[in-house]
Amino acid sequence: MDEQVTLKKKVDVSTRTADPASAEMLQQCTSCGGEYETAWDRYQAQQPQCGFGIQGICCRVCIQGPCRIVPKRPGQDRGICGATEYTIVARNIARYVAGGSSSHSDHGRHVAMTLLHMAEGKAPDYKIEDPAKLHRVAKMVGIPTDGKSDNQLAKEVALAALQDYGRWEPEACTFLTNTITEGRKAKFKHCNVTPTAIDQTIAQDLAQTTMGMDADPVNIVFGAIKTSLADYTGMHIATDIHDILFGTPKPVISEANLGVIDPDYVNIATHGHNPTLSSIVVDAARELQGEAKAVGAKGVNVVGICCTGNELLMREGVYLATNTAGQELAIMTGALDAMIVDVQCIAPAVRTLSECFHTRLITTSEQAKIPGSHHFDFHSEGAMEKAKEMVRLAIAAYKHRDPSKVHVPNVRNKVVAGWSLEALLDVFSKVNPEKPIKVLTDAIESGEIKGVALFAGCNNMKQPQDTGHLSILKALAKNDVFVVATGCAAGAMAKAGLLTPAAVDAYAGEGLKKFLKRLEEAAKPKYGLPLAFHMGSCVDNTRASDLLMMMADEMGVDTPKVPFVATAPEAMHEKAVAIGTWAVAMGLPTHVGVMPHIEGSQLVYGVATQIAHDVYGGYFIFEPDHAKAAKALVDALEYRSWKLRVHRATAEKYGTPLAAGY
Ligand code: XCC
Ligand code: SF4
Repeated sequence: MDEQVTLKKKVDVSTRTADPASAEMLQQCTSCGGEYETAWDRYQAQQPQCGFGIQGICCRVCIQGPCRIVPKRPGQDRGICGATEYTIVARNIARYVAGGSSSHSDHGRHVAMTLLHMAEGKAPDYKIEDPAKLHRVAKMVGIPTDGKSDNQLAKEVALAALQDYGRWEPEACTFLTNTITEGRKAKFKHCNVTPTAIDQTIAQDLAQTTMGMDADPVNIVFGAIKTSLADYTGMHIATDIHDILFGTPKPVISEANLGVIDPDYVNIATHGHNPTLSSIVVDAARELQGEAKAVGAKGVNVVGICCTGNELLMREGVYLATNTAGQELAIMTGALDAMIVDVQCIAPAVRTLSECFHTRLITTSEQAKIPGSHHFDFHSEGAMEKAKEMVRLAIAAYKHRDPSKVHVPNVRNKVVAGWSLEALLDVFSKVNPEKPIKVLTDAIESGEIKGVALFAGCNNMKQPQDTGHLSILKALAKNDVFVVATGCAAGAMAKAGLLTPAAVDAYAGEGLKKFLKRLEEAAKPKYGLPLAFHMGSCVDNTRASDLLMMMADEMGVDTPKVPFVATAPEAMHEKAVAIGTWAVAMGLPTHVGVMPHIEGSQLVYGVATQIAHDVYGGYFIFEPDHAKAAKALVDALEYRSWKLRVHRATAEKYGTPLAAGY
């Protein structure tokens, strides 16, 4: 114990986080005699991590294993079955993609079922919040809308979505093929990677990567790409149906970071991903303000963590408390009365830590239970009743709060969020009502801005929390890159006060500043325009993909020629691997700031970073150094603009069609 305490006291918290609120909590933690253990301590305790695992050359897909490969060492360069390092690395990556895809698409299925139940009258606590979006989605998937009631249409949209999960005919998933360019459609068909059904594709990927199946690394990678496109499909379904049920986000102003936890209130953190739970908790909390006052609090304060926090921030302006690395720190404020979780990214450690406080940990999904927590069997039927019970549990817990343990860092920053693609186009339309997207593509073609970058992904203990997101954002903004962000990347920026107009003045390069100011003058947006545009949760990366497709169509090219890049500076989850893989398939140079477990095979590494470009136009850039990563991303944008200019000039000079190559 003593050793442990000294160990913690020695820790320089700046090596653990770039977030001042997190740093303050960690400081607290190290000065309290090592009483609370966090992910950072456990990360340290895990060192050194297994070298075979890090390189992806540990195989556990059959129980003769684990087989660990030492490439080029005779006798040890193959597993017992003879699998080589390239087969094992490819299989392991493909299984990450399958895991991530199952996660996102399960979420999509859940909301599709909620929409269906709502339309059938079985989920009276939900309603169609955005009928216009319902009509747009119906048209997009090819459902005739004439003369149909909203409910009828909602049912048909839900069934169309569910068909994308379980179709057995050899037809492509509609939420994929109807949301991409003709060029991508043809490319996926040509490469035989178009999924026909999400569930089948994920199951097939698992089958393909079992013992004694596919040994061809390229074929395994193609299977993974197909699976990642199933991931995309499930994510698009999730985003579309969220908008239908909960409203398409519009610009909203709120605040972010741990300081939004207010000791005067009953504080409830919603954590996880699915707004079918968190949005009802917000409604329930509104109704029960009186009960909170009756126990001496000023009311109920719901705050968000991770992606469900992003969902609530985007639509309701609910405060965002922290992103994934900060989940334990929220409990450590001592002022959190309940944490209500649903699915994904919930560290089991929150339960252990909540024992040190009065915080009630409430689980709600039959797929995500944590021993020792309060479990509520939450379904779309009877949702409000259940949500009220949870809020009441938090109100009851408030009375057990120990004031001597309360420590809330005084850090909260303004955030302008709510940038669905619709909201962004609305701003552009004030400059060009006929072709809003042309405002963005013109600014790129004229060189005013260099292109678009999507920031996505998590926190990863292998890097100080948020440093990657923040430093790469600042570098790209200075280089006149238009930034959109989702997930815990957007959370990092929100907490740091970078999703504000003030940040534009502080960090944008001249071109980006001019572009944003011009938009601001024309559109007069209520809260101004931020340095980076918060597009929502991780499933909302499909909003950014929609933006990419629109830009490609407007520029008359396929996606690999569009100056558009993606970055996941702090990728952690299997879901991030799935997203990164489809981003590459969609034609994007895709930076990952934490080395995935791929270095054990030069062949697979080469496929991801080079061959992928030849086939799909997108490719991975693996680069943990932030300055180098930012430079690689800016270079990729400049290269695309330069090439497009050359191709355009050539086509003009010789009167030929624009070159399709990339
Ligand atoms: Fe999870 Fe979505 Fe990653 Fe954050 S960004 S750690 S996946 S919460 Ni999706
Ligand atoms: Fe070893 Fe082959 Fe089994 Fe993998 S599949 S654990 S390499 S025997």
